[in-house]
Amino acid sequence: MVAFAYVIAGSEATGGAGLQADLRTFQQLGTHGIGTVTCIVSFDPKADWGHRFVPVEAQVIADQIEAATAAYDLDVVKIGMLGTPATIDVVAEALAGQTWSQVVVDPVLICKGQEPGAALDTDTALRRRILPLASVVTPNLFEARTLAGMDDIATVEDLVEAARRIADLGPRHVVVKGGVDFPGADAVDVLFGDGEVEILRAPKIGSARVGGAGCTLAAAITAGLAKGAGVSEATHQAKAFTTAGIVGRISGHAPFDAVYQGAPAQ
Ligand code: PXL
Repeated sequence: MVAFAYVIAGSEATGGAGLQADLRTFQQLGTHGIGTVTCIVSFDPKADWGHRFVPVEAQVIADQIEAATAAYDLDVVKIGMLGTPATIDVVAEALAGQTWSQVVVDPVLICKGQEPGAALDTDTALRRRILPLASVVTPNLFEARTLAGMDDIATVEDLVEAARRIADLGPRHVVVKGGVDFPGADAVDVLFGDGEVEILRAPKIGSARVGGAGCTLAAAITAGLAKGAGVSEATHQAKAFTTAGIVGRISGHAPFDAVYQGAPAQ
């Protein structure tokens, strides 16, 4: 029986991030992917590739979730970019309509081109409505600073402290991603859950951000959980999958590369 992996996230028009990256990850990892679109992000090549952001109407999001969950017995879901408090409300309400064995939340706060004020509203709504439903949350450094209320995260101890604080907001497991901005030669992630701390390290591959890395990691964790892995095993496999995808990244005419989900794991 095929494992279903479900994602509620935004579309990113170059296909490097968002729902497109999630569905490719699900497919590559042997799960059957189903997606609900929350918003449409179209980079603007005429304006320094800034983000143009259009939310999908709340009722249309509710309709998509209704269709997907009526068609199949889904019990593992990834939540990606929601983008507005209204979207957060409708997704939180729809998720509460059934039980889930795992809810993986990539707490995407804002993308470039959105009003900075929107980040604050989105942060507040995510904290209040989505994080309490999450079993796994995967903040990057910026999101961890915001959600943990820490100005500076510069050491592994800081990553652990941020993860502990974010776990206090509800999620059982927290994966804080150091990424390229975290000091040192390694891409360091901290997995905190059930009182245990695990440090995951891989050498950084260059210093430029690669589009879709965060989406791919959370989607790969989701696929692993859908196939029955535990959170620790799913996170280790997801990091190897994402690292391989960064090594094999795709270049085009945009000023940033995109993770390639078809790269063989090392
Ligand atoms: O990588 C974060 C992200 C997630 N989801 C969508 C995006 C982006 C970044 O551009 O556009 C839809």
